[in-house]
Amino acid sequence: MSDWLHEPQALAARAPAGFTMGVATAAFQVEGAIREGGRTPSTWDTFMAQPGRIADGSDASVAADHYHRFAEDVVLMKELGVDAYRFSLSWPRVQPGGTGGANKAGIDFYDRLIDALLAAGIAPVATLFHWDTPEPLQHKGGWMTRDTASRFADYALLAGEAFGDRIDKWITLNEPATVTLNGYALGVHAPGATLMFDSLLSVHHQLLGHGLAVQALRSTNVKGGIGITNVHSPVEPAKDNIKTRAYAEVFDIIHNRIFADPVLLGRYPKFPFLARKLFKQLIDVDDADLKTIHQPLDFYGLNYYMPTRIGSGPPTNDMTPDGASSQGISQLPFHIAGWPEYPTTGFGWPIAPEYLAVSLRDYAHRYKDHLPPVYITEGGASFADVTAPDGSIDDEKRTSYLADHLAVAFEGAPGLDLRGYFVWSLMDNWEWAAGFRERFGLVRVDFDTQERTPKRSYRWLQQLLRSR
Ligand code: IFM
Repeated sequence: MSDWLHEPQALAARAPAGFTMGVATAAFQVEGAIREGGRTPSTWDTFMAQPGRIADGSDASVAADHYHRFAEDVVLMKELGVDAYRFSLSWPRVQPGGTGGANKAGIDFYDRLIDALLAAGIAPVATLFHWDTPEPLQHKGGWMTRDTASRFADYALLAGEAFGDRIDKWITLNEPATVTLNGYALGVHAPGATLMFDSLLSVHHQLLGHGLAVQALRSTNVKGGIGITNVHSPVEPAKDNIKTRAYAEVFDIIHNRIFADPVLLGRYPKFPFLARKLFKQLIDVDDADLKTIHQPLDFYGLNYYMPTRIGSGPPTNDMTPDGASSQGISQLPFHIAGWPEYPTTGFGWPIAPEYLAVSLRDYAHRYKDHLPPVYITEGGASFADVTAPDGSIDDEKRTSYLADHLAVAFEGAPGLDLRGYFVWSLMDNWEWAAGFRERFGLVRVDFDTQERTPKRSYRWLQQLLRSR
């Protein structure tokens, strides 16, 4: 267990001055009300309705009912003492169908949320795209179609016009790597495509959408800063031999570099000669596209959950790290190896705070002066929480996880201007293909009654935040 478990005050003393502490959620995972206020279906509405897609057979039609209970949730945040709330705007709520004008009821909902946050002294941080592509755009190919990038920019413009006077920070995309790998390559997330390496075109279109959205937001003179969020997993070979090192390099490119390099350096990484064919869709791309993608940013968002160890040879089963089954996985010539030396979360992810430090060093080393200030826009862990007879939830493992990761974040890394950490997540929510099985919240949500109960991790963080 963490050394800081009983000493949140001592850890607070290590927080750099002005370090932002926040909590994060995403629209589809918490809002519910999927058929209210003029919202239209997204790819996830379709995906979750297909038999066998969601581990526990649940759906997100109610989720944590944040749409109706946001005021109560803002009170929880205020009592917790966070500086900022990172939430996502639902694209099909703001712009039903993904084309045309803004939906008044959708705008009204986010107006109320943003105003409640500001009244509580909490800075609103809005993600434009946290995976809920409007379904009509998916019918035209979704992110495999170039036009989606332009549609995304139109939506960004609407959002900038509606909320630009009050949003403190804008995040264009959340984890485009997860969208491409889980959604378009392996088929375990919406839209369920199994294109393997052909899915890489969706990388380029998401990044192009990012660049166009930055331009659109700037054209509306939004007052807040603009950035993007990528999920970074430091990669290492399971064995120190040429073949395994080469596979680890390919995985690092697929998971990390093809998303960060174009945004920060204006180019895709150099692909290893023998693997060039796999990356054909990202070779010889138009310079004008790269210029659009390479927009000056006010900050860069990094999600860190775990490192990845790559072994040579095909996987022994077809499971992704999230425990979903994908036939494509077993065709790969490499596999994701275990970390027997580390304890694991409910998802089976290694708990390795040292690798958060590695991620920060990777970024400082790779991107140097090209890197704007960085925020860790997500970090957290799922565990099977137990409610005691008195109703309390002693989530010691989650508390420990947060303590150890925050200690690393407060330490920072040379050459990197780290400005904040957002805990994933404020409250238990609908964890995509895992349904309600994996709980990440500081606050427990009883999904039958929607009752909220702060866990030990919430109380611990509250003590830390109060003693800053
Ligand atoms: O719940 C997700 C979130 O939507 C994106 N980042 C990872 C989290 C945990 O899996």
